[in-house]
Amino acid sequence: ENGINGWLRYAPLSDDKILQQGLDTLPSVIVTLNSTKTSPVYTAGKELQAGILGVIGESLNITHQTEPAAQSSSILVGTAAAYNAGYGTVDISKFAPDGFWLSIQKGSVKIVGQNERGALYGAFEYLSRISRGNFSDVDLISNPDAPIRWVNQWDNLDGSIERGYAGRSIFFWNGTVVQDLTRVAQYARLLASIRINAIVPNNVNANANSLNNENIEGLGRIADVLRPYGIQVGLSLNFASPQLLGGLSTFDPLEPSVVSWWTEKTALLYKRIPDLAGYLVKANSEGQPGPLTYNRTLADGANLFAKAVKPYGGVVLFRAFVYDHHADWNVWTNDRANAAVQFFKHLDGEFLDNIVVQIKYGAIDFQIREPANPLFANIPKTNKAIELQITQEYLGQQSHFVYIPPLWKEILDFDMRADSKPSLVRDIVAGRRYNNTLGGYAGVVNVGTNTSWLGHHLAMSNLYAYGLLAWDPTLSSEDLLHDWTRLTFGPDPVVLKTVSDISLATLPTYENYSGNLGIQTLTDILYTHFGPNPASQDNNGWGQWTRATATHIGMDRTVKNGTGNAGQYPPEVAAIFENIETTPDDLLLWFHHVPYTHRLKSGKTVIQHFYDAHYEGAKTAQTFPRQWEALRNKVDVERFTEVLFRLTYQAGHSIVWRDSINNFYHNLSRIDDEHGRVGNHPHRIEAERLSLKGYSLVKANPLETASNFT
Ligand code: BDP
Repeated sequence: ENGINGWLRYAPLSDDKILQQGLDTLPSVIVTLNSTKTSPVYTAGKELQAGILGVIGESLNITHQTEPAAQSSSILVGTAAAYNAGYGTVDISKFAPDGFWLSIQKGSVKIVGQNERGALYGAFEYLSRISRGNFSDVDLISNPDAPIRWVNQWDNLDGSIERGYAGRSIFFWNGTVVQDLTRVAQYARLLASIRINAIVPNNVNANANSLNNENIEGLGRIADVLRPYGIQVGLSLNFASPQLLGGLSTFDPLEPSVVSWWTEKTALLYKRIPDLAGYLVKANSEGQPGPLTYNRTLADGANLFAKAVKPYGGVVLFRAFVYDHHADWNVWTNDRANAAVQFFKHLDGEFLDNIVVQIKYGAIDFQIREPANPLFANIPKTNKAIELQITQEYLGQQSHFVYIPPLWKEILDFDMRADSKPSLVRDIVAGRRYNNTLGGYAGVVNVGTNTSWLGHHLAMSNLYAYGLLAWDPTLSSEDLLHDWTRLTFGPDPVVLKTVSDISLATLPTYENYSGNLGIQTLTDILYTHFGPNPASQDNNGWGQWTRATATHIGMDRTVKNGTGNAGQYPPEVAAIFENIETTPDDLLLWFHHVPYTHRLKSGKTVIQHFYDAHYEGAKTAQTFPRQWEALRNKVDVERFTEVLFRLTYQAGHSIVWRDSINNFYHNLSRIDDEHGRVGNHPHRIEAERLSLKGYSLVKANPLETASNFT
């Protein structure tokens, strides 16, 4: 068990009674209504065969029938069109694109998709049920909440992965696409089972060489491997490609030679990949080129690509993560959190209808706590997708485990109250709230060659939940976790309870020992985004600031005295964040600059809350490896040991976090911990008391980071 099959292990049922139920209700044959090998329906047949063999131990034949026959005891899988052509009648009007119907009636199973990939989703749903020992009859139609259910990989052509923590790229190596795409097929299988319909394999910080002929062919090979799983490929673009790769003197989006360059490239791509999903574009952000270079608008830039892919039915995911990292930003008057609305609001209505603006869940950058991005409520006429991160860039990078869905759900369930009407973020991105034609979800995953995919076996629950939440955001974090655990580690109630107890504690625990009250994660901001470094959170050009002084902390984002960010929300929500009394404690420092002695609604001061939260968080993290120990001999040795190693690391590093953050703010504020813990470590040997050969003492910089402030 090295993790390679993720939640699709098809482990044999261990309970004889349940196995007998499976045998009693098992159909005798699998009938697929498409025999073309590249068809997802064909894949569904193979997957059903493998799954049933694994779970129940029976090998069923597959027939690709074209003539209706007696199917009382079959698993029939196909599209609605094929099914209605002689096998039965299903009401097509009940389907959304990619939807499916699953009917299990005493040994007769029908899996009918609105399209081919819908049929595959239905097959995976059936397999998930039997893998969990559920053989009950069912008759359900399942439709996706939104059409865009993509994953992004931030893989570079040289095989490295930006913010990837599980080895090298499964897609690229040495400037081009790898020869052996076995891992890509395995990834596609996992993604299809959670109903993802497109992958963008290359980094948003895109290399223009992704569009050279060799790489177009390589992308074509990736597309060929993904197609049987109903997954389309998309491509991240470098805006300056006409110049960097094409040798033009400009990349001005309105320049006719630039337009033709993109039109021709797009034609070449679609010739090799007729079902290319489209493009993903990061422009004018963090040093990337874009239309603003030529005083053109972001809409001019996006529309250029939208027109190019339109004849082929392609879409453009245009990222709203646009800001300029200035060294000269004024920490008191500038606010990066305002950037997206400033850049996009006035362009609402100017984006063509095959463009979807891809918006990070918060206005800064995947922090442990952010309010929902105000842009969701500022561009009603524009299609929108939410960008979530499965890779734990700011959340411990899979050396710590954080089960993230409760954070996503909080954002998705947030009500923007636009025009004083219910305006949940999930209804906005589904397109329902503003009647947009497209919308949905993009998840930054960054799997790598490690057999655990993400570097930590438990982190795979995040990927599992991401896909299914993009399908149905009303699913509960707890139920998703339960199903994932059951599939990944089996039915033992002790395993189920332990994984659930640990996982559900991780998010509040990580928040406790990292950044509290909406101050951001407090990681090193300069590049690594790992480990505590509160001193890096001001004086940087990235605009991720805490504005911590000797007496005060927090960003004043009010309209009255601050950066005005609270005013970017619709009035009812703006009023809540504008007022310190109504701002929830956990977002207090996101919106307000307060003395360390400010009293929270809990009655504690801000500084005491910091101290207590850090002790509490590190204390809980110490329980993770101990809880996991209970699973020795209940989980296979390989995965047991690897998870134990990482949880032990997390427990240790949580203490580093606790003491770094507490010491820093203790030194800065000179306010003592009411319980006398901070700065008081009688058993610790301080570095300045050591004398080591070959080492010399240097002053900590800034001094507040030194544990004794000396
Ligand atoms: C930041 C990452 C950086 C990405 C950027 C983005 O640190 O590596 O390129 O986001 O999303 O969080 O474009």
